[in-house]
Amino acid sequence: MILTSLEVTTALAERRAVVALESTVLAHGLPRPRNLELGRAMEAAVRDGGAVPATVGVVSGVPQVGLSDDDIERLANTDGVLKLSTRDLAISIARRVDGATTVASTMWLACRAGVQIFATGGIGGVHRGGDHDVSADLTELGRTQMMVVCAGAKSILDLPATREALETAGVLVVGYGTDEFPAFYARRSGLPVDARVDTPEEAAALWRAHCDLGVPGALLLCVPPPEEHALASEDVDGAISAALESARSEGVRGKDVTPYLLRAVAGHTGGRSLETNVALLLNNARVATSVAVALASGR
Ligand code: PSU
Ligand code: MN
Repeated sequence: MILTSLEVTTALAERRAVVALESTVLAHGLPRPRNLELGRAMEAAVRDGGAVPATVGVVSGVPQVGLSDDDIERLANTDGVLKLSTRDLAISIARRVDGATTVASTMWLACRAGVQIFATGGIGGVHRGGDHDVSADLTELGRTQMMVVCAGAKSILDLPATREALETAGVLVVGYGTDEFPAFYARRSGLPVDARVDTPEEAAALWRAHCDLGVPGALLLCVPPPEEHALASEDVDGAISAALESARSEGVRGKDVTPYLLRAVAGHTGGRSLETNVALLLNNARVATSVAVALASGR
């Protein structure tokens, strides 16, 4: 039911490094044409680092781990591509339609294909405000064994509540060269991580111990956005407040909330948040690749 590309299948069989990538960030998280450029640049970054990229998505109802360049282009450039969390995968399969995978569904599919490491931008989390909007990413992070490399969670969310929810879900939260949970656009949030590592080898050792214990759930490797592209919290806070306010007044709900907020924050920061987003996605792909390579070489 899950189609794994020949290149990814071969790499896994030979125990070479593979890094999974998601497609919701392409279909819903970034504007055209940056989305396709970024999808290709992330794949190139993984290859340059010596691993095989496996972009995940659903094409004509078939979940795929290792999309072709044509299919990445199709998900990036077609209107109306569904945004699929794990619960939604069955809908796209039964209806034979295209869909882009979130952090949650990418984890689910990549794990079943035998991939251990996944690079993304920011995870979903607990939204601000009292409407109990909590991303299913958190549930998946608590039950699927996968190393997820991210820049923390976006400050469009309630970060302290998101950090608490990760703890409750049993997610091992690790800082890569930092003692703090990064805030996506900003390098710091003031919130702690469970452990800090400073090299790919240390990250690989933690991952091996986690897997050997058989503990379910993710190791969330949190990488601060690159210094030269990070924004100060003060610079994004106003943009976030304005975005949250317009989302509320326009009645944006459900799975449209996150894409709406990302777009609105980019608008309110004159595109600066978009540059941060792109830079950290590429950086996370590079870090994930270095850990995957360390893991594959037994270091
Ligand atoms: N972070 C980004 N860009 C994105 C997302 C997160 O920088 O596009 C996407 C991811 O695919 C994540 C999803 O899994 O948003 C979370 O959506 P929701 O809050 O509706 O669960
Ligand atoms: Mn939601």
